[in-house]
Amino acid sequence: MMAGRPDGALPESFQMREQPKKTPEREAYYRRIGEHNLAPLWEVLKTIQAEEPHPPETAVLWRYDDIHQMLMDAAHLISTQEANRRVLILENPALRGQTRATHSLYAGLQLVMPGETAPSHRHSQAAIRFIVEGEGAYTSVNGERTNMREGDFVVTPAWSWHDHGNPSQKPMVWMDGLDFPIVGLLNCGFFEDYREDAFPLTRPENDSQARYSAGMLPVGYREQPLNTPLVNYPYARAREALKQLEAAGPIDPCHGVKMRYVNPATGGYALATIGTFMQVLPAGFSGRPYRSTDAAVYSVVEGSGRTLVADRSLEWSKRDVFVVPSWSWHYHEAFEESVIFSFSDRPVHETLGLFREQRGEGA
Ligand code: GTQ
Repeated sequence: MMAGRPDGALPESFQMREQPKKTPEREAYYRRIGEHNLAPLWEVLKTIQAEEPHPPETAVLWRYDDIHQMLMDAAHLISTQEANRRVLILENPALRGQTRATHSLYAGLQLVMPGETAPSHRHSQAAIRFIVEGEGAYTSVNGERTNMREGDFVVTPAWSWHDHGNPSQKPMVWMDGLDFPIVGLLNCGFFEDYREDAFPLTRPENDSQARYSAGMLPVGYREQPLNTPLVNYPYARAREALKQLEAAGPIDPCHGVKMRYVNPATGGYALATIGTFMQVLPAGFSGRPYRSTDAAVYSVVEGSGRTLVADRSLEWSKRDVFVVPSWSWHYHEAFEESVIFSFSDRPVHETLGLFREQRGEGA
């Protein structure tokens, strides 16, 4: 963690160098070398080596009340079968047309209507689902089905077969989080449709929970460091833990009580590219400022409050989704006890040794 510098002074080692001047002679030279696919580094050095990150995404809030009807309207427009995945992409206003909520992560709201199924496929992109509304739809991952309810965090590791279905009587909505932009940057995306709608079920429902989340592991199990073996992290268990920890204290001055979802076999993140978190802010919580290099997408499970980020105030309540851009000072306030899920690219930052975080005064 970095120490805050209360005086705002630059460290000793830090010096601002002038940008080289433009002259007609230099400009002519740039044009001449440009024809040979060459460019002068000194003209772009300040841009590609900025003193600190400037977030490409902006702070934004999607109020569920505002978009819920639009999501439901999609059900009349197109079936899940035809759409394959009936999803409204949550596009960051600063990155419209780029299919992403933050610079490095995609988010969307997926709707599966009663009786519908979404066909099985697999892709190099890893996916998380966070259940926003409804109960009784399922996802099956590599032959294991899990029933989902509000607040559950469900994992679809890279290259795992998955299909969805909703045998319940009510529409089911969840937030998808995928690492499309990361896989796109590295240009290593692959995709396959399964030859049938549903991948065969080979395990009992929630088998992975018995196998890997009871504080035990099968003897001889060899952990997969990149992907959690668990399909579902049920909300009921997360909520219970947060409740106990909130009562026991201490409460983090920036985050309230914030927990990280783990691969139970390694203690690492559930996925290599997407970190997931759940936090509780006690009623009346007024958080201290914080910033980190990872941009995050939040989904409000319970309660209401606001997050102040840069010059924006995002007033959120149950089921709303909002983005906190990277390296941007922000703090949370809770009008009532609130529980918030979030996901970010933090595992990538940490793996590459790039992660930084900073706490404001008094935190
Ligand atoms: O459910 O497999 O939001 O493949 C985007 C791409 C969801 C999915 C998305 C997908 C899926």
